[in-house]
Amino acid sequence: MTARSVQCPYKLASRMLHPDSTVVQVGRLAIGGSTPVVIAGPCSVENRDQILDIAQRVQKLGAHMLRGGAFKPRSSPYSFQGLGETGLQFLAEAGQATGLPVVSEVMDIENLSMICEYVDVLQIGARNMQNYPLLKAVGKTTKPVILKRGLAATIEEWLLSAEYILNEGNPNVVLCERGIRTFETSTRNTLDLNAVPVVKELSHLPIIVDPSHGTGVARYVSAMSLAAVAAGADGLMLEVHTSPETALSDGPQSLTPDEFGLLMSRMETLVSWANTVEEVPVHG
Ligand SMILES: [Mn+2]
Repeated sequence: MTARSVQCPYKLASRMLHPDSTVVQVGRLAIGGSTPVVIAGPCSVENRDQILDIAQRVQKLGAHMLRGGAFKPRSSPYSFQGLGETGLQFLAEAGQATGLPVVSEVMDIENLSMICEYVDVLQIGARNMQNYPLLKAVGKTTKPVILKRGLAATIEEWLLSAEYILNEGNPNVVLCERGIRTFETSTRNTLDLNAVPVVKELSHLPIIVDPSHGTGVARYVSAMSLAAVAAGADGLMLEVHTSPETALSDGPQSLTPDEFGLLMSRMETLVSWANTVEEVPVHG
């Protein structure tokens, strides 16, 4: 072991010991490949018709994967807590109907094996980023895991959480920047896009960005999505709802299908432009 590797606390997640970028395969979909992956869908699965409808809409507009929460870690115990297993059944049905792989959050070890029966990708939410027993448990599964950054976690703490999953034998970890808590109150969180190039330098794991939770305001989501892709993010996770004003959770930050479609076309222009730009030498 070299002196440099001893200084790095997250050996399995580190690019120092694993120079090649990891590509996480979800069926035929590659996260960390040459094209940014777009994961879209409502914050919560609210009912069968809602998730089937939005799945078809986002699929037509170019989404690669469907999101939908069934177990919701809400700040208030009086807020909508999700449909639980029924929600996962609807989500899986919507995934099958559209051919989109599905992702949903796992909040506790108790429900993990049940959730694995319905989803293609597990999500660890920001509030559980340091739930080490849960990280170890998902590390023992074979499902890809999207690991959201904690509300007040440093990049090093986040990579150490990824290390817990990798250390149990699951190599399929995707990091997700979703905004951190700062003194700023104009937005729900402060989307830390610095994290994209920093993580790319420190780690071989793919990193996606969630501008919906990162801003908390639908009208800012498009700008920050484009910025994330321009910064080199491997994908986006976006909340899209047919009727944001009546959504049971996170309506104010949800895009309508029309807004999502407009963003997808802008992103296509950005990606094709980026592919024409030559690599410039980096200083310091
Ligand atoms: Mn949400």
